[in-house]
Amino acid sequence: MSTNKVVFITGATSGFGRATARRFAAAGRSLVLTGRRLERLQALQQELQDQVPVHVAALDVRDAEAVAAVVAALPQALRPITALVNNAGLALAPEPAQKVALEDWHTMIDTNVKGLVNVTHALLPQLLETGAGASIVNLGSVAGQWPYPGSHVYGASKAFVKQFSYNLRCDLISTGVRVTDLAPGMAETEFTLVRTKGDQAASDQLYRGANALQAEDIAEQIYYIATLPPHISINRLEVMPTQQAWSPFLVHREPV
Ligand code: NDP
Ligand code: 8X3
Repeated sequence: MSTNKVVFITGATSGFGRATARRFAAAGRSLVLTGRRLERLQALQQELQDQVPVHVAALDVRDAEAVAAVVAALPQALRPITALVNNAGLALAPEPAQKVALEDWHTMIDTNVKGLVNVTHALLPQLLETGAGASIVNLGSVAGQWPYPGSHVYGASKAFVKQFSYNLRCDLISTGVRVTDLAPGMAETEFTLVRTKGDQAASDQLYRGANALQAEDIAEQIYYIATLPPHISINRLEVMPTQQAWSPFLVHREPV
């Protein structure tokens, strides 16, 4: 078992990923930070590199070859990964399914499902080498458990994350590697800006007065999950703002 603790984060350019990088840096963990926007990664590296070693790599998780190349090119000192935070992801098109472009569905599947699988597959050898105490924290969502209008492929992609996490647990049972489906509810990040393709007013409106979760709240959960004693595995953790809960079943009534 390695004593050098390295955390690999996808989608570190914003929201949960960036806050998680800051949380682990504060605890002295070495960091591998990835995302597509290199300038944001470099700014974060600049911010954190006085605290801990930080390696950044521009990476689109949808590109399996690029994922493998980034992993192959990791500096030797950062190869023993102790935590993988599979965070890169997005929702698109909050409209009803019948109004959504197929391309948007494909983008969510390619990112949230195939991207997460690409990164997991590439890093499993290093995680297995670390063994006891290693963690994979997958960002699922309440949308992977509970249906709601406009969730269509997004929620389905997060249901995949949940079941993939559970199934990984079964296969990794003897390895010491833990797997968690961390399922947040409403959290105020750039998530809604992306989902609405840049509609800042819609994003502001969604979060107004809701006392939504903040990126730092989720970063704290990720840190907690990944730093528990090695014999404890959180299989799934669902976290909502106190001011969010479920709604009644939908009923469509014919005019009478
Ligand atoms: P943000 O939009 O703030 O951050 C998303 C991150 O994902 C960005 O760093 C972005 O980086 C990265 N990303 C998106 N597509 C790709 C890609 N193809 N390759 C690599 N990186 C990518 O949203 P959040 O921080 O809120 O979301 C993080 C995760 O949490 C997502 O998986 C989301 O589904 C999940 N989640 C969010 C909730 C919320 O309410 N905010 C609630 C539940 C779950 P870049 O664009 O630079 O590549
Ligand atoms: C994001 C949370 O409530 O928009 O996964 O589905 S929600």
